[in-house]
Amino acid sequence: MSVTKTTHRIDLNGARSDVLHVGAPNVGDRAYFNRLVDQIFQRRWFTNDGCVVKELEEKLRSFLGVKHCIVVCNATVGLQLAFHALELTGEVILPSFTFVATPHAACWEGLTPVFADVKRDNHTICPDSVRSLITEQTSAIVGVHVWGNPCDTDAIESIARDHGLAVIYDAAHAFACGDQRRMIGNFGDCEVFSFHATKFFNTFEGGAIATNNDDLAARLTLMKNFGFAGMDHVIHLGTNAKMPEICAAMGLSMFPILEEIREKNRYNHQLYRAHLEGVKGLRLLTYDHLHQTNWQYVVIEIDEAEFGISRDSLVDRLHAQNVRARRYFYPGCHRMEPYGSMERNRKLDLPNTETLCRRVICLPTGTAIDEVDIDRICQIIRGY
Ligand code: T4K
Repeated sequence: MSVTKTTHRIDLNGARSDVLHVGAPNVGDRAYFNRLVDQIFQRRWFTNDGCVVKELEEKLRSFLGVKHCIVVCNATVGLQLAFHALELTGEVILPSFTFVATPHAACWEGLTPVFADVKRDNHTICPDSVRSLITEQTSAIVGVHVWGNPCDTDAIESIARDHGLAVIYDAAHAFACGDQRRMIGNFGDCEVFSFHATKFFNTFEGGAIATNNDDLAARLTLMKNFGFAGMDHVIHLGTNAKMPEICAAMGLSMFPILEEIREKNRYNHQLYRAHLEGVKGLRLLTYDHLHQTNWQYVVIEIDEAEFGISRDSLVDRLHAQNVRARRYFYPGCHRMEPYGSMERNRKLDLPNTETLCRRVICLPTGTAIDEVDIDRICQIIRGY
């Protein structure tokens, strides 16, 4: 296949290393970041909803086309706040094929995560599986837009309407993604983004909760700052989920080069596709061309019988050559503690999840790698 060459102006910032990591951070416009940091020092205002956080929230709102976007210290705490603000009780249905932060956030809020299977094609939560798990105790469905692939939002929201359930999306992977109609950030009751260093858009650590619900936004805003409605005036249970100014500055400095990072990711993806085309027993996950994506994840599935060696042997081979490929998400949350010991999870039947946990590898991409690196990684995969 042919690969469209793009011109990149992205500054690697001396980030070259012999070790190639999945999740090596993208760096924003450093000169702009430094200017913002100087201003933060001049103002001596470091946190507590300063003007940089406010500006970031405004930018995010307008970028996502959403009414409210509340920035927080990370997505895990963002999910906890969302579950708490929506007054969830009992059981929440979520996929096992996700980062363990998703069930942990629910468990931390005293909820029981009930693990659903995922779809074989794009790895998002399977609506039929969700339907089969609903009980009297269910209060919400938590979809995960894994790898930036939008969940089947129509089906999930229709199930939720039928059963009076809340819908929250873990959009940790899905900043700047969307379906044919809307950007992610506009679905369900709310959506929670991660701005961790390893994500497409990063603030070192951070996250944001996007919602079009005014009441929910007001509650979340109170809750992230101890419930303060003004000086000495606490009107709600709260916690400390604030994002510091310096993290918000990093976020603002990502915007000027966001489209270049997206383009670099797309280019990398095309290169991988070209190099790995025709490799037996290897499937590169593609993105739906009708959807907007950030191309942040290069995900392959290894079918041991056809490929010749197991996924784990291939990971070992890559690691031995300093390519830190990752087995996201192995072994599946339902096999991790405290979930693995729970009686209901011992007999779980999640066939697609089991297959993916056995087969998936994430490969390095982003602005920290180039064509030579991708060529080398693909040669290792091909066994040269
Ligand atoms: N929901 C989902 C679906 C998620 O994937 C995540 C997080 C969350 C919720 C929770 O979001 P946050 O609360 O974090 O905002 C990493 C990240 O720490 C985690 O944020 C991410 N998902 C997860 C998929 O990956 P680990 O345990 O794999 O991290 P670690 O330290 O092994 O780093 C990952 C790779 O990135 C390594 O190969 C090294 C590289 N790296 C990492 C950092 C921090 C760098 O090159 N530079 C760096 O600064 O969890």
